[in-house]
Amino acid sequence: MNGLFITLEGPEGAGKTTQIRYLEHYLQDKNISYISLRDPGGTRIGQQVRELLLHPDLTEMGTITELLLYSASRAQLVTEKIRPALESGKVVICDRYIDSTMVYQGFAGSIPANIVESINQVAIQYILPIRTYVLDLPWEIGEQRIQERGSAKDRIEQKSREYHQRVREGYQQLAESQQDRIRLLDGTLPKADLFSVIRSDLEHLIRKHPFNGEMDG
Ligand code: Z5A
Repeated sequence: MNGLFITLEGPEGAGKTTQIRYLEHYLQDKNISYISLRDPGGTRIGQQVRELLLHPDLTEMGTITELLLYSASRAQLVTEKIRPALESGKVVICDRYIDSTMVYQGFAGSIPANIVESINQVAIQYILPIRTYVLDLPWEIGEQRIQERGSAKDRIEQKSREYHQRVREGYQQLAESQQDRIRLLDGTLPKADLFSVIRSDLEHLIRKHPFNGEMDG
């Protein structure tokens, strides 16, 4: 496949959406063809699964159900959007992907890692990101940012402080164990400073792994 697959990860309020907007502007400026997606979601089916997963009233949902639903949404996203875009040489940016499942349902949700990995593999059909940026920050800061944003909390955001602290720890351990792919970045940096770090890594990555991106210029 000729494209370049990049994912952003991190706890709630880490700044993924903000950094994705910066990335989109950067790619537009460089006339690099890209698509920007979110997981769960990104397809008609995925969007409906997303609504089910995040519905604040469905508090009885168990972690195995979560695992299967997140994976179902992802399988559709890979088939319908990610694989075709990579095959046509685009940059694919995705807000969350398999590492979220490893951390939220696995590490924090206590499903054994080998089970999460097996289901993930079925869903992603061997398509892994070449680079994953994990934005790391203390729970209190993410929580404060969400409160300031003023939006209602979804079902996952409503989980306990301990759960979210496990999420952070899970990301730190994943980053430690997969240093080739995952970059653990300081999510408390000012937005533009954080993007400078991402941009310089991305430029390095593009030089190292030339891809067949369509340059309009
Ligand atoms: N989940 C799961 O359990 N298993 C899975 O397999 C997958 C997901 C794929 C999806 O929610 C939920 O599903 C998620 C994990 C779970 N739940 N949690 N928690 P989502 O995608 O709707 O929400 P999110 O991923 O948590 O995104 P978010 O809360 O919207 O945060 P964000 O995109 O990382 O942050 P942001 O919108 O860019 O920024 C938040 C605010 O902070 C905003 O006002 C910004 O202006 C501000 N901000 C951003 N960056 C900075 C910096 N650097 N400094 C200061 N302020 C900043």
